[in-house]
Amino acid sequence: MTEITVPSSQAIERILTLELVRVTERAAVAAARLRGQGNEKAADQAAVDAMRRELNKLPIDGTVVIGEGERDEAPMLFIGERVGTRNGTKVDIAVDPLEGTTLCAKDMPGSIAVMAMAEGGTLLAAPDVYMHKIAIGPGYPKGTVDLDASPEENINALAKAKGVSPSEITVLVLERPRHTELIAAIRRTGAGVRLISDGDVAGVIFTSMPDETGIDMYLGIGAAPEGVLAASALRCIGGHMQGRLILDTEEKRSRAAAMGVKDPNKKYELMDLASGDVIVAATGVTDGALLSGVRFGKHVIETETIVYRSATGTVRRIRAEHRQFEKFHLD
Ligand code: VTB
Repeated sequence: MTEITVPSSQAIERILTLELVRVTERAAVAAARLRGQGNEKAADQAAVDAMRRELNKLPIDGTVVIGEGERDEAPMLFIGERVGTRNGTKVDIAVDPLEGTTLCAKDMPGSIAVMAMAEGGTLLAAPDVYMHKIAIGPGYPKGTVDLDASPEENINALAKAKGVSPSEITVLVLERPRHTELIAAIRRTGAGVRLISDGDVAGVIFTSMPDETGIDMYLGIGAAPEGVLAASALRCIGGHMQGRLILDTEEKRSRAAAMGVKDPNKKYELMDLASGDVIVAATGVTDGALLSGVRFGKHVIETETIVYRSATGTVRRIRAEHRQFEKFHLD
């Protein structure tokens, strides 16, 4: 019988996979308690508190590179905050404790608690600005689509590579006034547009599972931190993505520069957004296409989490039944 061994360089990371699940589970449960209350801030704060509490128990020397904002406006999980017990591997941490705060506040589909952990210094430390993004799933040659090509060119190229007509392509876009022209351009090719109101981390991930989601491409402008989280997941499951920060004011350019962005017009490839070994975990808060939301039973709380690992490309779905309610610090 062959013995399965794990190289020591990967052991910590492998063990930490389940620890990350615990972190997003706690955040999701905390936020889910406030589902449908119409209070985005309270739900977000509950998720942040829970995520931070759990993160600080992990045997890591972590630095938050994607967080709740810069220190002045975000007292917790701010960019640059050190997390973990500090007795472990140096890692970059990207968090979005409640992605889709509005979805949670309105109890609409698709809000998740999500985080990524990567080798130190390998995640793009992106400021909280907008990002132009394009993503497609795995199985296409690099260069099939390009951020600088027109929507028509990209859709035609993808349709050709897929061996279908443009009318069989579906593009996911955030529903925003800024996308009116983009949506019209996509529709002129014959392709369909699926609109989402929030939640483009999952939106980008959907391109990697077109058979389940029916989504072939993600296009448009979303938030940059969400772009890095989505890229981290695509690193694990395959697919192509490019992004460019929108640094349209001097203030944004200097903030980005302070975070290490040298070229404000750089077109980031997937490997620029997340270059090292990375683990991504996401737990459903409300029901959605990617994950079921938290269920509160009388004696059990149920959660569903997906965890991705770039070292092996393994994706695990973990349905958990929690019986010890105290660990969630619910009141
Ligand atoms: C998107 C969406 C997020 O921010 O990234 C969006 O996926 C972009 O910002 O869920 P605007 O809402 O200003 O367009 C969120 O909606 C919230 O972070």
